[in-house]
Amino acid sequence: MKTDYTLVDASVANSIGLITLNNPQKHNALSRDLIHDICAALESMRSEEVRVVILRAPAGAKVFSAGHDIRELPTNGRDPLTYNDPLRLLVRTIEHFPSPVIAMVEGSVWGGACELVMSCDLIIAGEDSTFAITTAKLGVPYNISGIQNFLNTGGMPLCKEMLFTAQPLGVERLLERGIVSHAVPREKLEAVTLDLAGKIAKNSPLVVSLLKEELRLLSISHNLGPETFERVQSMRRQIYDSADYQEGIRSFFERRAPQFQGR
Ligand code: YXS
Repeated sequence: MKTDYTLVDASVANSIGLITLNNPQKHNALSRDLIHDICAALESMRSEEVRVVILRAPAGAKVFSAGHDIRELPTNGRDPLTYNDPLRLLVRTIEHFPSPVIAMVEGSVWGGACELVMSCDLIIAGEDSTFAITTAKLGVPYNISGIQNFLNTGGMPLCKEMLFTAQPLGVERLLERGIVSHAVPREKLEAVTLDLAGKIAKNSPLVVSLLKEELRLLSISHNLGPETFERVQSMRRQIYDSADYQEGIRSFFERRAPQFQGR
């Protein structure tokens, strides 16, 4: 398989693919280039018919991923999170990947990286890991399919708490909701994840793949009418055209708390 990526490391052993996000200087922010490498590694693993993929950060990471690359969020009045945004592409690639993808989380997970790990089929996390969905802190109007993903994974009350507060939650909160399957000491993380992956890899890959697709279809089987969808899009547009959107992004780079005016 292809192994020479710039921002990830990738390997396959015993039908288990391992993809390690590897841009620690930028806390594995989900830039176009990093996402391109993850998708290319997944494509290569798909052609090798791997039975499980593990997505991880380097051992000992303080930050699993800092989320969407904020430098790549447009500030010129364009929708920041459209259908073809790299994050959306990555989420769809994982959802449609024929085998299970396990997120092995060490450290903190931010913004769009929460959606990334929640779009994986299982999450195994270090017991000191944290999760924050920062859209309301950055002033970014999150897109509707992404919100649906959070809701499907987290359930309404937890989803609202994470979205409205934008504060990091300890893994125990996600464990009690079943979003995270296991929270274990960091030194056991790899062994627990490989054990689970090994069990999946021994089962019928055809059935596992069918189950994954059946569960995906069942989880998206509520329809929004076109008019409702367009209304939400116009609400989102008012936000990415607002002064608060500019303020949220500017405050990150100026390393200060945002001052939102509600317009
Ligand atoms: O100053 P240099 O060039 O060294 O770069 C710094 C940061 O600017 C950069 N960096 C990022 N660049 C682009 N996008 C990011 N998301 C991002 N995060 C970090 O990495 C270098 C080191 O970061 P620094 O100095 O802040 O490290 P730290 O150890 O003091 O703090 C680590 C974090 C993770 C607490 C801090 O970097 C942070 O708060 N990052 C942003 C977390 C976040 O809010 N992510 C959400 C991104 S937006 C998103 O995902 C969705 C669109 S949404 O917001 O709607 O959910």
